[in-house]
Order: sequence, then C-alpha cells, then structure tokens
Amino acid sequence: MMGRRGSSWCRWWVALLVLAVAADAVGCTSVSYDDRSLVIDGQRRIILSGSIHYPRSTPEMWPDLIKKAKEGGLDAIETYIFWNGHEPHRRQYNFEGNYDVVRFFKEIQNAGMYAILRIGPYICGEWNYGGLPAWLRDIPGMQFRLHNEPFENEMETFTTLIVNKMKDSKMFAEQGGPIILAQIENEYGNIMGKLNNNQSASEYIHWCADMANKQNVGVPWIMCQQDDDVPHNVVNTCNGFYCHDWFPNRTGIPKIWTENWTGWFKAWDKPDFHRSAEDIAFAVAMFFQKRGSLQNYYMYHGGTNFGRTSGGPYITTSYDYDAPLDEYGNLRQPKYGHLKELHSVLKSMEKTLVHGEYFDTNYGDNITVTKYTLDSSSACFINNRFDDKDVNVTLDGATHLLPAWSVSILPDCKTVAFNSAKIKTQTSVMVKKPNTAEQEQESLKWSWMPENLSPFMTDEKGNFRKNELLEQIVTSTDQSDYLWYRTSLNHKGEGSYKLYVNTTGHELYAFVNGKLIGKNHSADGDFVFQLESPVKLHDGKNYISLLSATVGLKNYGPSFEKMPTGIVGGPVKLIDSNGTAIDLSNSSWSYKAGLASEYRQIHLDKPGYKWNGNNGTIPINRPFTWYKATFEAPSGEDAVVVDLLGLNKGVAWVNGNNLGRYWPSYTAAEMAGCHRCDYRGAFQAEGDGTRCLTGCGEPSQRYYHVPRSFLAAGEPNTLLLFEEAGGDPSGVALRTVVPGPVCTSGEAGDAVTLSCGGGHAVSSVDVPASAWGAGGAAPTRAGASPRRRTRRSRRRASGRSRARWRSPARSPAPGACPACSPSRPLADCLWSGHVFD
Ligand SMILES: *[C@@H]1O[C@H](CO)[C@@H](O)[C@H](O)[C@H]1NC(C)=O
Ligand SMILES: *[C@@H]1O[C@H](CO)[C@@H](O)[C@H](O)[C@H]1NC(C)=O
Ligand SMILES: *[C@@H]1O[C@H](CO)[C@@H](O)[C@H](O)[C@H]1NC(C)=O
Ligand SMILES: *[C@@H]1O[C@H](CO)[C@@H](O)[C@H](O)[C@H]1NC(C)=O
Ligand SMILES: *[C@@H]1O[C@H](CO)[C@@H](O)[C@H](O)[C@H]1NC(C)=O
Ligand SMILES: *[C@@H]1O[C@H](CO)[C@@H](O)[C@H](O)[C@H]1NC(C)=O
Ligand SMILES: *[C@@H]1O[C@H](CO)[C@@H](O)[C@H](O)[C@H]1NC(C)=O
Ligand SMILES: *[C@@H]1O[C@H](CO)[C@@H](O)[C@H](O)[C@H]1NC(C)=O
Ligand SMILES: *[C@@H]1O[C@H](CO)[C@@H](O)[C@H](O)[C@H]1NC(C)=O
Ligand SMILES: CC(=O)N[C@H]1CO[C@H](CO)[C@@H](O)[C@@H]1O
Repeated sequence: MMGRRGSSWCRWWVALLVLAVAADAVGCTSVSYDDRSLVIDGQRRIILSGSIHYPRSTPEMWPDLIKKAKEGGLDAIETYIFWNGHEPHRRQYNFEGNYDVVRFFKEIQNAGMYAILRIGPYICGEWNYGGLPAWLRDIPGMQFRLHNEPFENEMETFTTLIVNKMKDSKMFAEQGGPIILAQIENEYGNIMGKLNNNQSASEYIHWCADMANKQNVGVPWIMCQQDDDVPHNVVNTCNGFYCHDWFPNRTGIPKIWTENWTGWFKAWDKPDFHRSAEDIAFAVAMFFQKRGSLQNYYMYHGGTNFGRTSGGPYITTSYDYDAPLDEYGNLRQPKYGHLKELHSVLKSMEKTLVHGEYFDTNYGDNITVTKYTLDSSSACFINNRFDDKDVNVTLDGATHLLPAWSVSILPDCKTVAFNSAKIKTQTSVMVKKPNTAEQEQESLKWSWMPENLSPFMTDEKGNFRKNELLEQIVTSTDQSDYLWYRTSLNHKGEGSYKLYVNTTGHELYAFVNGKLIGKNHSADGDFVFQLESPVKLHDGKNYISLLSATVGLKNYGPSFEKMPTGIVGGPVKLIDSNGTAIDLSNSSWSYKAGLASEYRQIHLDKPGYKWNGNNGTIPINRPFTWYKATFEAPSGEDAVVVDLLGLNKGVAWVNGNNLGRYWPSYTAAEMAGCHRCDYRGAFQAEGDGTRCLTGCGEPSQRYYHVPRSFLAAGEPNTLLLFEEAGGDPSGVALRTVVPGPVCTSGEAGDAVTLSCGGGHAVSSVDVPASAWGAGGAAPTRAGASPRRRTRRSRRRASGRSRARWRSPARSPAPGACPACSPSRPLADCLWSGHVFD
C-alpha cells in the first residue's frame, strides 16, 4: 500500500444512520408471490438480502453484523442451517453458542429485517461434508440425496425438528416472525444433470418438495439451481455471478436470485479472490433491469470456519469471501458503500419496478435501455455490456456516457442516479496493528508439552483390527481429523527398505518403531499421493504406525460423500534395494481414531498437565508439540487476530475456543490472475478467467480471527497451539485490525469525504499536489485545508470526525492515485488521499 503510517491511529466516531425500516415484522405477515415479485401483506416488493451464516461468527457479533447489513440497505438475512453442527451424534443435538439458531433469527427480527431460511439440509457452503453428518454413513442402505428411505427418514426428521423449533419461537412470517421464504435441498439441479436426471434423483427431488410442503410453514418453498424437472410446489431460483439472463421455470413465479457470489472462497493452495465492487454492482443492476425482484448476496459476511467446520477438502479457516463485511465484521470499502448506494436507488424505484410496464430497447449490440412506466412516472436502466468500450447513449434527448461493463440507473429516466462503474465510496485498507494492552510484552512467553504418541507406537489395542486398509471417514465417523493405522512384522536381522504408502490423503505421517520417518500431504487439489521414505528394520518385531489426517471433507459434486480419504486400499509396501516388495496391505491393521490429546482434552488446559520450559526454553520445529502462552487482551473494540507466521500446521485455541486449523506454511499458488486487475468483463473464479487475485506466493492464511467474546479483559488469556508438523512459535503475536490508509476519488466538483469508521478519527490527509488545480480544493468541513506542497499536501486534522473537500476542476497527472481501488483504471481517479492518525 502506498502512503505513510501515522504515529497514532484513526479515532473517529461514526454517526449511525437510521434508515427507513424496510421490514417491520410486527403482527402476522402474509407472504405469497406472483410473476413480478414476492407479495408481502398484499404488496409487491423488491427484496435485497444478504447471507450471514450464524456458526461462522459468534452470538456477540450477530447484532452488529445484522445492523450493518441493514444500514447497507438490506431487507433480509439469508442463512443455511448446519445439520452436522446441530446433530453431531445421532439424536444428540447442539443449539448452544454459535449454533443457537433461534437466537440468530430473533436478532434478525429485533433489527426489523426479514429472514430466508435455507434448511437444505444438504448445504454445500464450503462446509465440512456439505453439512451432512458423517454418522449417516453408519446407517445400512444409506444413499445420500437419492430416493431411499434411510436418507429420506433422516432428512425429514431433521427438517421437521428445525421447522418446529422455528414455529415454537414464532419465527415464520404468518406467526409474526421474520421468515418470508424457506428452502429445501440445494443446487440439486446440477447433480441431477450429472446423474442424467435418473429416476431415483427425480423421485427424490419431488419427495423433497412434498415433504417440505407438508411442513405447513405458511411461506413459499424455494429450490435453487433446479431448472429442469422442477416440482410444481416450489419456486426455482438462480445462483451465480450473474442472473440477468436467467428466468424461472414457469410463469406466475418471480425471478429470485438466491446466491449472488460477492467474491469467492479460498483454499489452502489458493490466493485471495476479489470480485470488484463495480462488477457486482453491474450484475445486481442488470438483474433488476431484467425483472429481478429478490436478490441475495452470497456472502454478505463470510466469517470464519471455526474448529473442524471447513469443507473442501482444503478450504481455509477464513471464509472472508471478499464480502461487503470482512471476516471480522468491518465494512469492506468501497464494496459495502457502493452497493448501499445502489440499494437506495433501487428502493426509490420499487413501485415502478414491480408494477410498471417494461420495454427493453436494444441500441445495437451489447447496449440495452429498459424503461419501466407506471402511471405518469418512469424509471430507466441503460446497460453497456461491452467489456472494452465506453459508449454514449442518448435517451429522451439527453446523452449519457456509460463506461464499459456498466449500468446506469435513472430513476426518472432523465438523471443518472447511479452508475455501477463510478465509485463514490472511499477505498479503505485495514491493517494489523500490534497488541497495545498496557502490560503486554513484546513477545509471548511459551511453555510446551509433547503430544503423547507412544501408545500407538507399540502394542496398545486400537479400537479394532482388520486385515485391510480402510477408508477414513467411515472408520472414524469424522470425529477427529486423525486416524491411526498400525501393523507389525517380524524381520530376520537388520534390513534397509523404502516404505511406500499410496493414500487418498489428505496428510500422512509415517512412524517406524516409534520414530517419525516421513510425512507428505496432497498437493494442488489432487487428493491421491504417495509417501516414500527409507526405513531400517531391526531384528525381531517392528511396528509401523501411519497417521492419516483430513483437512476438511468434500462438500460438493455427485456422490461427494464417497470421495475417499485415508489409506483406503493402499498399497503399503516395504521395498528392498532390489525392488522386491513386502506388501503389508492385507496385514492385520489396528485402528484408532483421534490423538491421545483429544481424549485428554488438552485444549481445555486443565490443571495437572505437565508443561515444560517455563524458563523460556522451548523446542522448535518439533512435530506433535503443544505450545502454551498467556496474553492480555488488546484494549478497545477492534477485531483481534493472532499472527501465526512461523508455525507449520495445526490447530489453535484461545481460552478453550477452537479458532480452527492453521497452516501458514502453505504458500498460495502463483496464478496469472495475480498480475492483472480490471473490473471489466465477466468475473470467473476458476480457470483462465481469474483476475484481481492477491496474496500469490504468500502464506495462504497467516492471521486467525480471535472473536472478542473469546477473550477476557483484565486477566490472562491462554493461547494453545497444537503444532503437528513442527514450527516455531517465537514470532506469534496478537494484533488488532484497524483502518489504515483510505483513498477516494471523484469527478470535478464532487464533494469528497474521507473517514475511518469504527470509532476512529481522521488525523491527517495527503493529497497529491497535482490534484490542486486552478481554484484548488475548497474544504467545506473539518477545517482541513490542504495546502500545496512539493509533491503532496498534508495536514493534521486531529480529532475531527471527517475530512471533506470539494474536489478541484482538474485531473491530476496519471498515476497520482495509486491507492484507488485496484480494480479501477487509474485514469478514472481524480484524486486520492490517505487518512491516518
Ligand atoms: C441414479 O444414480 C445414482 C448415482 O449414480 C445411482 O446410485 C442410482 O442407482 C441411480 N438410480 C437409477 C434408478 O438409475
Ligand atoms: C420446467 O419444469 C418442467 C417440469 O419438470 C419441465 O417440463 C419444463 O420443461 C421446464 N420448463 C422450463 C421453461 O424450463
Ligand atoms: C458484446 O460484448 C462482449 C464483451 O465485450 C464481446 O465479447 C462481444 O463481442 C460484444 N458483442 C458484439 C456483437 O459486439
Ligand atoms: C461521448 O460524448 C462526449 C461529448 O460529446 C464526447 O466528448 C466523448 O468523446 C464521447 N465518448 C464516447 C466514448 O463516445
Ligand atoms: C492409489 O490409490 C488410489 C485410490 O484408492 C487408486 O485409485 C490408485 O490406483 C492407487 N495408486 C497406486 C499406484 O496404487
Ligand atoms: C509426496 O507426494 C508427491 C505426490 O505423490 C510425490 O511426488 C512426492 O515424492 C512425495 N514426497 C515424499 C517425501 O514422499
Ligand atoms: C539383492 O540381490 C542380490 C543379487 O541377487 C543379492 O545378493 C542381495 O542379497 C539382494 N538384496 C536384498 C536386500 O534382498
Ligand atoms: C489383499 O486382499 C484383497 C481382498 O481379499 C485381494 O484382492 C488382494 O489381492 C490382496 N492383496 C495382497 C497384496 O495380498
Ligand atoms: C530450561 O528448562 C529445560 C527443561 O525444561 C532445560 O532443559 C533447559 O536447560 C533450561 N534452560 C535454561 C536456559 O535454563
Ligand atoms: C448459474 C451460474 O452462473 N453458475 C455458475 C457459477 O459459477 C461457477 C463457477 O464460476 C460456474 O461454473 C457456473 O456456471
């Protein structure tokens, strides 16, 4: 980032905006639909919605996230329901903490918003196993997501449980609650296509619709990405980056977009995806231009995959998603503000959009004007779908310039109130700042403890034995990432071999006679790999102990549940120097799921555990090692993260709360999309079409969210690390996430405002000297009057709430705005500044 770090930090109070209450859920609300929109209490409505997944944040964060969503112009919050989080063991339920789903819906209701309940209960969502409990695999005859009694019984039992919970708390609209739509299944159309729409699949999806309708929830049921073979009793909806060219399966139902991907998820081997504010605004504006009426951002807040909840395989612990609210709940600017502006313009046209007559007029290829008229009022959209050509479009005698790949909205068909490619919102860059708790020392003081591996290095009985190498998910029921496979063999004299293991991953550690002799993990999304390591056997009995670890189970695709993990089938061989192999694949293998520390619950840090090294000496790069340190919570309200650079792979806990898996030694791939960024053209998350990637060649996740509610103020907090692969914790540090540089731009004459947000104040402003043309910038508030300097003009405006100018009537020299949105051609920037304090 360009710019200069200030000595102190932004401290500025944001005035809360009280927006008109869009969804006033008081009393009973009727929800139906027609071909134009949902009809709520007899009124056709435009609904703007955003996904926030309750287990990906904490109950303490929910009210703020929901409030920010509402202030961002949303009417509704959409969430999946997370079956394997709620029913971790069959008929043993969890509705506590961040799984307190009723509390989440009540927060939505308290905020005066609507809710969209997506039960699934298959949810994909980059969530472990797509949300389906692994114990389903224990039930005889079970076939996931096909017409069979074992699956349908379990699905109906869980769906009914959730519906009843919602009913008991009066959460459905007709009971006076916030829920206006409910979803059953999820993106099944994609799967059906791959099964050639076979009979079992078809019977299943119709069964789903009937089962859902039997629940009598009083609101419509939707199915997303179900475009063929749509049951008559559901509304089919679109998921995608763009849905303007999509229309529902039959007449009489409205055009609904359930997942508009605001960014993309991240895997351990991938850099960060960014979808520009310009492109997502373009997609949303086009959707409403083309008769859309309900649109949902997936995600509006992505959050964190705590514990073992990430799917994949290989989805990272962060589920930031480049969403309008970042992983920690901060506004991501300019995305948040730009969409907020769009929402307000769309809402101003609501009546005309849902009741008006419409006419699309093509102005040549790639340019369409849509006019909605109602009585004497009219509202217009103009789109320019060229990805390389700005165009002038003349409408009712006035000419409007449309940048490439943009939509202009004219609520009166005369004045452009919004153009998707012209960003007026500032760009804010959040930075990580050292822990400033008063007593806090520079570096943490660690003690350590070895993981007790010895039980499974010798003759201890496992859970059972089998003359076969088994699949891991079924064997461990996914109760742990870890599964031990152990066998022994008698050897005459000493011998040198190569141990060869073929495994489906995701990680493997090999021990011979108690000694770690090799490790390997899956690379680049190829979840079959081999481990080859030289070994020496001694005379007599030798033990081979293989530890296989998963890193998130698959969540998507036909028969995704059957993608194996672990050393299923092997082979496992000892190969001598002449190439002769001893095949151990059918030896007697003993099995045990989980590590000794998981049984002992070391992460709870109970008294009585023997921690070493209180004198400050700890081993580094030692695999299977526990580390412990205490720290004081950073003061203030800013989000807290722990920087785990130096560690290798493992799990972190704060005060017994699982922060998720860490793997900062995994470096994100270099991809072509790392080196170019232009908002223009269709966004893609895969293949050659990627762009605007960041973090290539860097640790794919270095910072891990520590929600404030995990911390105690004024007393020591405990950080525990289980380092599985061998790392160095000496650089580990707590940090806060605070506003750093902010930058803005505008057209000549625009009033330009810079602010920090989050209770931080503006203190100084840098403006490129070249931006001060004839007449200069006239400060209108906060007394910050930037003066011309050699290169940059700078001034302190300590304690002021915001800095505001009228921008000069002249463009700066090219390159004067390096801090503008990375997705914007620099020529579009008039000027930029930085605010620090
Ligand atoms: C449909 O496809 C699934 C998955 O391949 C298969 O298990 C099932 O037997 C098929 N059913 C029919 C009726 O063909
Ligand atoms: C909608 O679904 C029905 C029922 O499966 C199918 O027959 C029809 O072809 C579909 N229509 C469209 C427009 O996709
Ligand atoms: C419309 O725009 C797209 C994207 O720029 C371009 O590929 C296509 O050729 C254009 N169509 C025509 C007919 O020019
Ligand atoms: C649009 O019209 C303006 C004013 O006539 C002109 O200066 C500009 O070059 C035109 N732009 C394009 C892309 O045609
Ligand atoms: C390794 O295991 C995979 C999955 O079971 C199997 O498809 C593959 O054939 C095996 N490779 C070798 C070399 O045995
Ligand atoms: C790790 O696995 C990869 C892919 O199978 C293989 O190329 C590499 O040699 C393996 N490394 C070791 C140390 O076994
Ligand atoms: C390998 O083969 C050679 C020649 O046949 C033999 O002398 C030697 O003992 C063999 N080594 C092993 C480890 O079996
Ligand atoms: C292991 O057992 C399986 C199943 O009985 C058999 O197909 C396979 O050939 C055996 N492998 C070896 C190396 O004996
Ligand atoms: C610290 O304690 C460890 C044993 O826990 C000991 O091996 C080491 O020598 C001690 N180091 C110092 C500097 O006293
Ligand atoms: C409906 C839709 O747009 N689906 C797209 C979602 O995104 C994936 C990945 O980029 C595409 O492959 C789909 O076509």
